[in-house]
Amino acid sequence: PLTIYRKDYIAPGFWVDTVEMGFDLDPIATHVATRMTMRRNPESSEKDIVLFGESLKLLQLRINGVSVKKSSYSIENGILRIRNAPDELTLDIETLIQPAKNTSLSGLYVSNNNFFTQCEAEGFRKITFFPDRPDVMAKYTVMLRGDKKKYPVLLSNGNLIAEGDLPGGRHFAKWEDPFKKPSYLFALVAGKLVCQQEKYKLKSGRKVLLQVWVEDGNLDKTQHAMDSLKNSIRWDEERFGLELDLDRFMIVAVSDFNMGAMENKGLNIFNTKYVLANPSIATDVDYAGIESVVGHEYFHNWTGNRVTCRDWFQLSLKEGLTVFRDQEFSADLVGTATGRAVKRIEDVRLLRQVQFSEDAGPMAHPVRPDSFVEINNFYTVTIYEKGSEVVRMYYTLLGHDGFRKGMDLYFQRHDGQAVECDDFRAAMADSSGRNLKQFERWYSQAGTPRVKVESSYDKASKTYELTLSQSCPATPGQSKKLPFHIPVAVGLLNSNGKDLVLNLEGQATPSKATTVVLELTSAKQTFRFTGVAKKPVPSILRNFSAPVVLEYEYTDEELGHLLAHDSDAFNRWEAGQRLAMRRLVKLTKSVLQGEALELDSMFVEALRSTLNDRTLDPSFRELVLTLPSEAMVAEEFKEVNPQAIHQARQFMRSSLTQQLRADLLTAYEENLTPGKYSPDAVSAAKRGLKNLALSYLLEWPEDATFALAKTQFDEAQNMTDRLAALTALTNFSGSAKNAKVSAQALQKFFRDFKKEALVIDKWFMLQGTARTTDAAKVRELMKHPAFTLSNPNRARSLAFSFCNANPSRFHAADGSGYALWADLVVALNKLNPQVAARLARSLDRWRKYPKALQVQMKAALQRVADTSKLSKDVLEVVTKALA
Ligand code: B3K
Ligand code: ZN
Repeated sequence: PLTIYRKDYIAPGFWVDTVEMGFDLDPIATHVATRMTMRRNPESSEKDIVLFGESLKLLQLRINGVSVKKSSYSIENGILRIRNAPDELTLDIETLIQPAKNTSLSGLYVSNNNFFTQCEAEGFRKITFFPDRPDVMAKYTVMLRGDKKKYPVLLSNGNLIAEGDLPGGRHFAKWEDPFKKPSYLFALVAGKLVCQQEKYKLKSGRKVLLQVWVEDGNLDKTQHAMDSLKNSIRWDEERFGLELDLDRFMIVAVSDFNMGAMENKGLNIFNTKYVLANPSIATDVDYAGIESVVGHEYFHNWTGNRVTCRDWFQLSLKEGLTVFRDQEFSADLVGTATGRAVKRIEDVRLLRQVQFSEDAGPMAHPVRPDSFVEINNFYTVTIYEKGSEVVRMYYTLLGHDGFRKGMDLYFQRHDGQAVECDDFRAAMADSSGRNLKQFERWYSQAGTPRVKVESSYDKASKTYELTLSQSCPATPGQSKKLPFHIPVAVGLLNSNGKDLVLNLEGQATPSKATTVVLELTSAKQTFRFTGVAKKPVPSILRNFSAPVVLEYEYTDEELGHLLAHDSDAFNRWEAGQRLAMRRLVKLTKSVLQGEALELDSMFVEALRSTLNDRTLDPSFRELVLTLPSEAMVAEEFKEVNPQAIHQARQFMRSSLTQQLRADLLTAYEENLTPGKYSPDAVSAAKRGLKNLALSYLLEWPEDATFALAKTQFDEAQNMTDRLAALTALTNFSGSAKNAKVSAQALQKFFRDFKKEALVIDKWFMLQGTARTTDAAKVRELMKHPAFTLSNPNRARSLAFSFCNANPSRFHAADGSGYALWADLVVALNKLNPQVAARLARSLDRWRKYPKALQVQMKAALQRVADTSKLSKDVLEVVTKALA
């Protein structure tokens, strides 16, 4: 397949100033008429008009009203090339497309008889021939025509400027977007939809219309999305001084969608999963997800839409920055210091579990990649989550106000432009007067840096030294790495657990500072603290100040000290995770060597005191009590044995339950949330700790705790409690009688919610990740009438959850998991390449497993690679895995 390189960028040969489009909507054959005014770009080396098009039937091609002669243009490999065009022209194109046949969910497609579009990254070219690249920005006017009964609602970007009836039971709506935009932000929606709407007053006093559109019957599930939207608007005004620039902002929910949501200008299209919620169908996690995705898409209006990307290699310019903004938004909404830390911990957990793994595998790529085959494969945790960490490092280095100045300069310079990651870095550097040249390596070098720290204390001179050295493992195409500019936030604790006031030699530290940011820029550097009366315990990489792996030889006592006292809540949690991880690694080795398993009391007691510490927020206690996942443990091993890891972790969970039973029961009872459900942080935190306690309690086979879960399931007033109880029941390993009760609960859940697609997704997900579920069980579930691969949410709920989140079963010795994976990837490839390619990544790390498994994984990868008509999406993933 064809690789595209960043270094080959050339500016477009022609700019497009205006685009007028007319759609005659019909699921079988939609007629699209496009008129664009174009002018030559004198600065480009490209002399032809280059238009991209895919799966289009070309009906007409006219320049200034005259048909273009066959000899003046060619269509080859998805490119329509027109030679000898005048410097200024009006280009008319008519195409015919087939939305009902479009199962890729990219371009114009049909879902439940309604029309939707998804144009990012390159879906617009499935609608018409166009210079479909983000640096071509134009003003759009869109006329939609369709059957009035079937498609009463007709929406597009911007403002509605006309609507009316047409002969033959048809009608029209005309929309105008006052802002120029790249084609990937184009959108249309047509069909039978209803909306919740509200006039909202901006800080400036201007009133805007907010709408949340859903299918009939879902209006009781839109309030949270609407609230989240209003919170987002307010937050961007307050935190960044950014105002909504349109008179109308729409969110539309669709059940067939490839990702979470899409920030089309003024017409955001969302996966139903990130819109619909009420207490009976959505969990606390769902509520939080809606808030952050609504925020994310809304924030894109400035970071992405007003200032967009020059080319797709710059994707993290908008995505990393917008993830940072949505993370800050969620943290600010909770408001408390612990709330912020909890959000930070959750974000870092995702980064470590998924992004660190990506960075260590065959698809590793820099935050600003140098090449790709299929851009859709690069909407990755590296671009998004690591990209956000990179933005967060500017924030750490420049401070709150310094960062804001940088943002202001960025908008001042680049509003209305399509720019590069380097432009963002320049705005941060120029506004602060700091040299951020070396910082560029965070964009150009892939891989997770490792920072090794050594300490020494000199009693005589009362000095404490930290020596930091950095390295970064090789990644595909990058064998040698240069040192990064790494901000390492450090504090020192005395023996009472209090923070020391820091004096860092050679650096002016703000008076009374108890945390300093060490700037590691060389391979190795020593930092000296003076006036340290006694040997302290270092708290290193506070708040996870850089996306690195920190190596420091803490003793168990030091970790216990940090867990009990660190003023930095992130590192307090981290200390507990280190204690757990150390033991999980040791237990896994014991499993492999057939030794007896044991859990020491120091660890159990440390967790007991955290669990019982009522001064700590329940959500923080929940996080401390949550053990590192099996995937995280796997990262600690050169060769991964998923079953041994599972056994070790299960042993730890059941031992903890055995010894903390009374404390867990107390935590359960103390955190009940009777009364009306509210998704606020305080109640959600209580439910979180209570349900964690429940899941532990059921690790120990006992009829009494089983009954507790059964009662919770039967009497639950909200989905959070109901699903937690059902999950615990399903994973309970007790008597046959109990197993029967669990099975009945599972069936009842299905019956009660069979009309709620998002809940049925949970039902499949729960089974995909259940401890007893093997590949055969998944195949059986796939025959269930409610299962389909063509709906991405449903496919993810079962297939992805099994392949990605049930490692000990997926990696069964008989290879049954891999055979299932290959069948699924091949089946999905025909329907939806983007979704197929995501699943294809489940075998990325195949080289990390024992030989016997490797052989089978490689065979499965090869089988997929050899499949005929493989999409370039899947081909890129499996080719890189096998390379
Ligand atoms: N920008 C979109 C992602 C589009 C993915 C295309 N394969 C959603 C987001 O990041 O907000
Ligand atoms: Zn985004």
